[in-house]
Amino acid sequence: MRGKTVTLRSGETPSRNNPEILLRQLVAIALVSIVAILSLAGYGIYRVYAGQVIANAETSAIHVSEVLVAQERGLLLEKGEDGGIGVVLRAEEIPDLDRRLRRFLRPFSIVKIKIFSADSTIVYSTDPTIIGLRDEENVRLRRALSGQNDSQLVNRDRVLDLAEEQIIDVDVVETYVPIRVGLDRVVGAIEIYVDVTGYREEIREVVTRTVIVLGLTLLAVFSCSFLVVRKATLQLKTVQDQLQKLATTDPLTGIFNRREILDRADRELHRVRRSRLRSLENVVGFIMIDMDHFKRINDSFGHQCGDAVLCELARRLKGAVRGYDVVGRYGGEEFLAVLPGASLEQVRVVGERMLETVAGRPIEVMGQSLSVTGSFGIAVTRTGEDDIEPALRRADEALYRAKMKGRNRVCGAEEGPVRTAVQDGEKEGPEETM
Ligand code: GH3
Ligand code: MG
Ligand code: MG
Repeated sequence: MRGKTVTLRSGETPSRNNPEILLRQLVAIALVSIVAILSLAGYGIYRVYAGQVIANAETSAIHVSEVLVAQERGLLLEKGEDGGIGVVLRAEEIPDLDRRLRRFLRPFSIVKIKIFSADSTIVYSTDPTIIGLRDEENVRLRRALSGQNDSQLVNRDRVLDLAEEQIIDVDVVETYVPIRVGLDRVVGAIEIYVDVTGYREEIREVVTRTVIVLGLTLLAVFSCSFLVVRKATLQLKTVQDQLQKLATTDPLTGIFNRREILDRADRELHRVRRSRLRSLENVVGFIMIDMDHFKRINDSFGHQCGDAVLCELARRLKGAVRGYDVVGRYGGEEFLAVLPGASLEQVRVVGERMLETVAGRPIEVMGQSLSVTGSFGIAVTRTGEDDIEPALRRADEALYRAKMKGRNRVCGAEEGPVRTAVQDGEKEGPEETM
């Protein structure tokens, strides 16, 4: 009651340390990791396999090109006016060369071939419409003319193959191979298109199979870890709940303890202060309750009986408030009710209801029928008050006032008694029926 210090606790964020939330975060992280690992693994395997396909196609393109140049050397390579050897092909020689080439290339999966001179002119192609064109902007061709092989996997919508048939949606490895004279003189280049569409299914199958096996393995490992972590989490949660209950409830009555009720009052005040509207909704009401002459109960019927009375009082007081109000044990035989958004008038009504529920009918405990009364001090927070201490102090003063006025009543801090449960002329304090 009077002179008691109020301990305030800062608002906690229990969700941050909630094991269930941590478990959910773990599951989310694990699922994201699995997806990331599978995507990277799938892409990596695709790259390795596709790289292998390109390398094989390039090797066969180089071999074909070497054989072709060796076989057609006499036709393709000619001495120019400057005395240097270059790639030259006369128009009348093209049909014969074309026939021979198509026959030679038939066993390979080659769909197209181009032969370039050193100035990027197409001197021969299995597509006759482009013979004679210059491809100067072609960077890859330039690289080949500078002596390097260059291969790339490309998807083409449609390609005219050597049998003059349109094939659609084709994967081709396009390889540029330099045509050399001697060891390092490049006089032209050959571009060979190798159809590798057949490998597409194979790559897809390898990637799919690897991803499924890896995914199932990861899922199995993760599921086992999840079960272990979940078991530990549930145990932790149970212990945490027990600790939370121990920390917030009064062991005798089961209602909130002093620390929790003050904490809730403090949080409630901060919640209403954050609200922009300055209306009645933005006050917090308090009822401080002290049982009258409680010592007499202990003295007359024993401490155990007093404990039982306190439990029943807690039950009755809790039953007298609204769903969103809270009641806690503030001290030995003292209680505190916190009523968010209640005006002084509403607080008084609840206080009177509590008085009625306490004193209105006797408490039956341990074979005794005890008539008990209490004194109630009411107060509400005021505009500009940033913590609950002033309002609690006023409620405490009002309670003191109720005691001074003869107990068994509800009082505000600056006013007289509102109502007494006993009739005028009746004796104050607990009835001696105990
Ligand atoms: P009043 O408040 O009307 O002035 O009289 P009171 O007898 O209630 O006041 P006081 O503060 O002198 O005594 C309070 C008593 O409450 C003393 C103590 O034995 C009793 N009490 C406090 N806590 C408990 C408890 O947990 N169990 C029991 N049985 N009694 C308690
Ligand atoms: Mg007391
Ligand atoms: Mg008392």
